[in-house]
Amino acid sequence: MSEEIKKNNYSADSIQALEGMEHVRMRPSMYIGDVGVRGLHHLVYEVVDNSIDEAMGGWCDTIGVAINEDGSVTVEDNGRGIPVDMHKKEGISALEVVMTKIGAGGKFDKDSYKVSGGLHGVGVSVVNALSKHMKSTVFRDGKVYEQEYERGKSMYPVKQVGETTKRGTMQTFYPDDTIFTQTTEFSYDTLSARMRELSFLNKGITITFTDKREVDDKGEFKVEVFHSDEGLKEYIRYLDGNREPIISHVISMDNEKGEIPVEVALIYNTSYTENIFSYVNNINTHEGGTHLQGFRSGLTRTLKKYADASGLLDKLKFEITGDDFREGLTAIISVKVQEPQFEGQTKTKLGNREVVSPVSQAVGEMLENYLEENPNDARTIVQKVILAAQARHAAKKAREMVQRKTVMGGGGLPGKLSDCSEQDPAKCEVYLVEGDSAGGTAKQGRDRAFQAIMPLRGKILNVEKAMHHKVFENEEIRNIFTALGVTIGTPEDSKALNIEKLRYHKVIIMCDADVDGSHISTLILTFFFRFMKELIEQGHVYIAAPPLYLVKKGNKKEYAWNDDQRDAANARMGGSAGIQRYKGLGEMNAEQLWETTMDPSFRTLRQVNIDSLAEADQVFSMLMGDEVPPRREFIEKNAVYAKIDA
Ligand code: 0RA
Repeated sequence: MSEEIKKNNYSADSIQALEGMEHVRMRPSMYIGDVGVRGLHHLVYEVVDNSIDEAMGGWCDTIGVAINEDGSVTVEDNGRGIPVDMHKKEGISALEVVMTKIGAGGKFDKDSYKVSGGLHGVGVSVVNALSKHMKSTVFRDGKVYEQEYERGKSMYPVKQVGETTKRGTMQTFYPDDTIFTQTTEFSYDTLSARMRELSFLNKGITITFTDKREVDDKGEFKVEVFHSDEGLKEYIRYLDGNREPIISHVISMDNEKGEIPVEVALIYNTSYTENIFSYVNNINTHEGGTHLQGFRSGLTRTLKKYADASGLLDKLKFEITGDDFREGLTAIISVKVQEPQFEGQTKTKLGNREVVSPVSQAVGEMLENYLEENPNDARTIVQKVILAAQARHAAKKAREMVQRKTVMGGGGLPGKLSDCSEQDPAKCEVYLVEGDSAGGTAKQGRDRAFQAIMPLRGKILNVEKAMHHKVFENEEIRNIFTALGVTIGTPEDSKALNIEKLRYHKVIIMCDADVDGSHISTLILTFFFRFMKELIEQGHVYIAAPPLYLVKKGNKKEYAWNDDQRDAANARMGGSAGIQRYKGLGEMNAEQLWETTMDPSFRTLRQVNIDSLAEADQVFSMLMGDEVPPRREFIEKNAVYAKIDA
């Protein structure tokens, strides 16, 4: 090839690459899902994923993640360092290729153990394209190299800036606020939860997470070090720490089956809920898929075989179903798949058929061994399954009764619901209000055209501790189902919800801004989480934020949601304003409630979105479970929705 043609090729390629990066900036959602809070955090996951890949290849064991004082994020690892030598085809350094060309990430290293995930695995160049500034530092062969970028374009060729004995890669990026217009502020809790999760999913790696934006009383940054030697086994103990186990050990395995790395851990507890979290290439597969299918079939087949042989089922009058084997089960499945096919609405459902049988076999062998070696636990599990089958029968009857009642009630809206006049669910909202008196105020204050009010009496049932038929028999809970228009499903089958029948697209929980109020919000959220998860997943659930203070002087008045706002308002009024602290919604009149909490042009609603189902599960089980001390500690330290990322 002549020099001339090579040059032309080079410039043609670089134009294409430029277009690639421009395309990311033009259509960011195609690469990172959205440009809201979730997409923003996705940038961090993308960069960390690359270091995790390096660790999974056995090249590094420590990853540092920091939110810096200026709001940027730095990710550092002690791996081999991204190569900086000239890339023959592109005529620029390999580092620059990785950073500025779409789809270049890691491709030139075929030996590395690398699996790409759903939304993840789009490449660090995407992060670069969506950052107003980014800097890569590579420690390699005794030297320190550096390159900086602006909105994905390199500012200068890679340069050597010093010498070092370190090895590794360090990257710092500033998300572009012209792309992430909603916010560029990273959430400590969201990132911390993901780093914890990653450390459980990749045992042996140490992930240090630091927030440098604030210092504590001692002048120190907030730092958490995540490291798990036992992986999923430890993850189960973390998730179920607030539940009471019924067997003596976490049952687990970590193996390769038919060239697919499979890790599984499970335990049975005294609760009535099933909690299975599944991962593919470190990504939470919310919608399940073939690995989950394999898990279920392996579990059912093995336990059923054991139960049949045990003779314990002989007197049972009805069939045992798959669900019965999963009551009180907490399990995690993690598989690594070279070319995952992701399907489903949110692209979090694994489609690869070849995964079913290896997972099913692995789970079968693991359980068989355990049951054989622990006959007492085996008996306990079978007895639990029998109880579950009996309870399922009772629950089915209760549910049928409720549904019959609803149909016979002619339209059947609960008497306590004050409905709105608008018919289009997309325009309608319903306020679930704590207590009849606040419900009355809300009813007067609302805009009846599109706002419905549903008062809830006192504390609603703690579904975390109740058997399912008790849940369906509970009047408040039935009222919520009928008011919303959806069908009562089961936690195992949230699709049975018929969510297209939902009568209000905004379901707003409005409780007092105190400990009792947040307890009630949590009860309602727990109920949604267990029995109407789809409602949360589709973003229909909100929490209203009533003010804490009214600051008033003469004819001036301002509301405040925290102490800082209160003091600022007071200062604006000259410092001697009267301050009323609202102890509950009941102390506000209809006009005040409308102005502060219900008027769409003024109110702030916190949308409940669950990034990490596992984290939410842990929080709910802790808040609603039997163990009192951790709950008290949490409620004292946090607002109830702190971890739910409202
Ligand atoms: C490909 C080849 C080599 C290193 C890496 C990728 C690498 C990428 C990242 C991304 C974040 N941290 C990383 N660490 C390493 C090196 C191949 C060699 O040295 O032979």
